Amino acid sequence: MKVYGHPMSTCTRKVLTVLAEKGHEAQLVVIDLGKGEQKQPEHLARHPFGVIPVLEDEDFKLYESRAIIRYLDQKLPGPSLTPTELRAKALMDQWLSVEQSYVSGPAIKILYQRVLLPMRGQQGDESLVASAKADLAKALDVIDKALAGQEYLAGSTYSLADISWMPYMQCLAVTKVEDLINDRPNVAAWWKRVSARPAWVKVSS
Ligand SMILES: N[C@@H](CCC(=O)N[C@@H](CS)C(=O)NCC(=O)O)C(=O)O
Repeated sequence: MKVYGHPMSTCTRKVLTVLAEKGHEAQLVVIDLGKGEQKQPEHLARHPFGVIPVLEDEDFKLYESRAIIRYLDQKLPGPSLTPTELRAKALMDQWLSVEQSYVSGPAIKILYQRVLLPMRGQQGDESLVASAKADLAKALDVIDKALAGQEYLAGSTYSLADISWMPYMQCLAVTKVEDLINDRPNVAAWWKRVSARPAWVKVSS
C-alpha cells in the first residue's frame, strides 16, 4: 500500500494513525506542498482536486481522508476502530461529520494565519483567527458536553471519530490557541487520553 501525503498534514495524519493503530506499514510517498507538488499533473492524475492524501492499494486508488480511514479500518486486520453497536456507530458517523463540517475549516484557517503565512514572511490576520476561534469554541463546547461521563466520542470505544478530530486538536496547540482545549475539562481529559496512544505518539512526533 502507498499513501501519497505529507507527515505534517492533518489529513495524512488521520490515515497514518489508522495504519499505526492497525499495526500495518504502508509506504508514505511525500508530496511536497511547499513546492506545490499537489497541483502537478502527476498528482492531479491521482487526486483531481489537487490535495492530499491519496491511498493506493494495488490497483485501487482512493482519496478523501475520511473515506480512506473507513476503508482501511474495514480492510485491515487488527483492532476495529468502528463500534459494532448500531447507535455507537451512528455517533461515530455524527462526530466524523461534525469534524468535517465545523472543525477542520476553522482549525486550518488559524494554522494558515498563525503559521503558514508567517513562514512565507507575511503577517496573519488576527481578526480571522478570532472568528475561527469562536467557531471552534462552539464545536468544542458541544463535544465537552458529549464527553461528560464517557471516554471517547462514540462512547466507550476509541474510534475513527476520535482519530479524525485529533490532528485538529494538535493544530490548536501549534497555533497557540490550546486554551480552547484546556478551558474545557472533558475535552482536556479526552485529549490527554487519546494523544497518549502509542499510534498517535508515533505519527505525531
Ligand atoms: N477533504 C480532503 C481535504 C484534503 C486537504 O485539504 N489536504 C490538505 C493537506 S491537510 C492539502 O492537500 N492542502 C494543499 C492545498 O490545498 O493545496 C480530505 O479530507 O482528504
